Amino acid sequence: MSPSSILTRSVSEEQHRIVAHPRLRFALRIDDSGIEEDNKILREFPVMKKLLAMLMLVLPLLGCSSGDAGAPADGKSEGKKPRVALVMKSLANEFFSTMAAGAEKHQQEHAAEYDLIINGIKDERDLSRQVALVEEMVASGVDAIVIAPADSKALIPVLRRAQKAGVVVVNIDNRLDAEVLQQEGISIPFVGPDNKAGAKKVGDYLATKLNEGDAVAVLEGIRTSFNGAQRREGFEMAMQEAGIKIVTSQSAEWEMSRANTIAASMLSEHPEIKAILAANDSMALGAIAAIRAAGRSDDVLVVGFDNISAVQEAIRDGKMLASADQHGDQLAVYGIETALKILGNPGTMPEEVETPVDLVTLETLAK
Ligand code: ALL
Repeated sequence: MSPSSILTRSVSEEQHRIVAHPRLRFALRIDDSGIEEDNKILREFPVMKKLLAMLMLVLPLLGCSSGDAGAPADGKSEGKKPRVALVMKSLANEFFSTMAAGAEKHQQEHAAEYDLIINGIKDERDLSRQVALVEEMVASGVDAIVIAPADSKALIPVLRRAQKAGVVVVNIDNRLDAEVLQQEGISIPFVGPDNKAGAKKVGDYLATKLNEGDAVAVLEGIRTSFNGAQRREGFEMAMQEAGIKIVTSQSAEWEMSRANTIAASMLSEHPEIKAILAANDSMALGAIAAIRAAGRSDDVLVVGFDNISAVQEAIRDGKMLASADQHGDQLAVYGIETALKILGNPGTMPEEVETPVDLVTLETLAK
């Protein structure tokens, strides 16, 4: 079934224009320059084909809603199955295509309980598009929004408006800023891992392969993302405890091609670097390509965060040392379950849910 036929089945003509069009535009923009650059880097990894295949599998999910969604554009699906919208970040990042696939599977197994609409943005920094997606979901009358915010502060006003419109909002993956939530006078439950602890585990493992006094570099995520900041802190804590020096720490905004460029200049400015700690796997892959281009593959270690399939391959091939598995396929599922709980018991505010995060190394992959 084509994406448009799924959408036609699930939303009214009016909503079809509002909701479907941007997603189809995303599908057409799949070979945009940033993504094309990433693909060039990924060609170095045999698993690249699998990644692209997954992306293509996810495209038909964009905006999909299974079952007889047909809710009125101007109201909630009263007496009907609730409609839950998952709003993610960049679908060019395998982490989110895995998340989408996990959510879709859960919906299929619970098709009698709820309908699901899956959304993503084109690249990591497309904040305004994510804000617009939330607005579109509210306008289409969804009952709940489960969101991985691209920014911990910028999304709060639109989410407050969603709550005011009666939509249940659950925050997954990247925590919204507690202070701004308080200023706005709202509370939104958070479902996600302890990113600092996850990064600390990865950093501690790296430290076992280095010597006291060694120099390393950090590639940070988007600095206004709470989880990015937490991962940087976790890395810093591990390095400090081991007496290892972070000689440079820069943001590559979660992106592979940006990380590739920044890692290349880090290596030429700081040839003493013995390892690069990347706050996500996309950036780790960008760093690996830069290290290879600099002819340093034998003496610079790389660690990341996410446990995407291209990285598992890189760890097995000895191109990368470690990552952290935050179980992306289950993350949205936990958020959806929380949203369904709130919808089933209106007025309740569940405790936040801490989801697992595990160290991934050659040894754990062999198990
Ligand atoms: C974070 C996720 C992932 C991901 C990154 C990129 O919120 O936890 O680590 O790679 O977003 O958007």
